Amino acid sequence: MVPAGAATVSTQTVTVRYGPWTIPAGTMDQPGELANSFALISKPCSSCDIVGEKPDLVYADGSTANMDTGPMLHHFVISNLSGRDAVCGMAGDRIWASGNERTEKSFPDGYGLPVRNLDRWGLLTDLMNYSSTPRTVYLSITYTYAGAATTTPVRSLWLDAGGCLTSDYSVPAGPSVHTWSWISAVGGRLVFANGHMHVGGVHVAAIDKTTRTTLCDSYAGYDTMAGMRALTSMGTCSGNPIATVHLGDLITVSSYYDSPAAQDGVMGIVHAYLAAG
Ligand SMILES: [Cu+2]
Repeated sequence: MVPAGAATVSTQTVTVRYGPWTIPAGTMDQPGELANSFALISKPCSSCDIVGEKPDLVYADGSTANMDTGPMLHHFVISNLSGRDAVCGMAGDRIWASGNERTEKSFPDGYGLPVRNLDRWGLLTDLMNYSSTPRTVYLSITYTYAGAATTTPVRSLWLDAGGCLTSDYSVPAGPSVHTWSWISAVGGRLVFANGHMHVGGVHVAAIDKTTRTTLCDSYAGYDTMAGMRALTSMGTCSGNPIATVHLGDLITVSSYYDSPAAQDGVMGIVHAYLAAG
């Protein structure tokens, strides 16, 4: 292990394509959906430290597939099935995830998520299609990685306003806030985080109430795509460190929505990465 925040390590990038999936045809009101399909996938490298990850949904020719031509990446989640969730304790460690906002993760210099030889990865995808013809798409992820044990290791911290059983919850029309609390079972330096919400989301904040420190307050950005309001970005937080979290600290995740109508199955997640010690 090198000292935290050491000089930039030498890295490589690789783009991996998962799929294809053919999403059924739909309409603007009733999109076609390929819900929660699961697959075991190979890792981008077998023994390495991943320092960054950038997801996209693409067509066979490599061009971006988005709502303006039908497809929407409702979400994907890649789990290390050999790991354990640091927050909720169950088997499976959710290490990479995004919705249609396709958030790029990039750790501060000197930090990486270790991939071990025996780790097994699984991929959950939920895809939608607003086009009246079926669409065949791939999930394309560009990973940046360094050699094994050349960075200070981070682990995933999935802070979910929905709690531990499911990420989904319901919002009423108008402004609302939904909060989940957790007594931290881990301590360490938080170095990167980003939010995930659905349309109607304003921002999602993880706060260490014990130290009165904001860990990350991630705002949703919007654009119009195919005449619809589309959530196109979520704010990221990065620092060396952003904050130090202690074992036993009270952490809250508050998800703020201002939805034009009541909705089921919304999310408010802060996906963070913590270095030990
Ligand atoms: Cu979601």
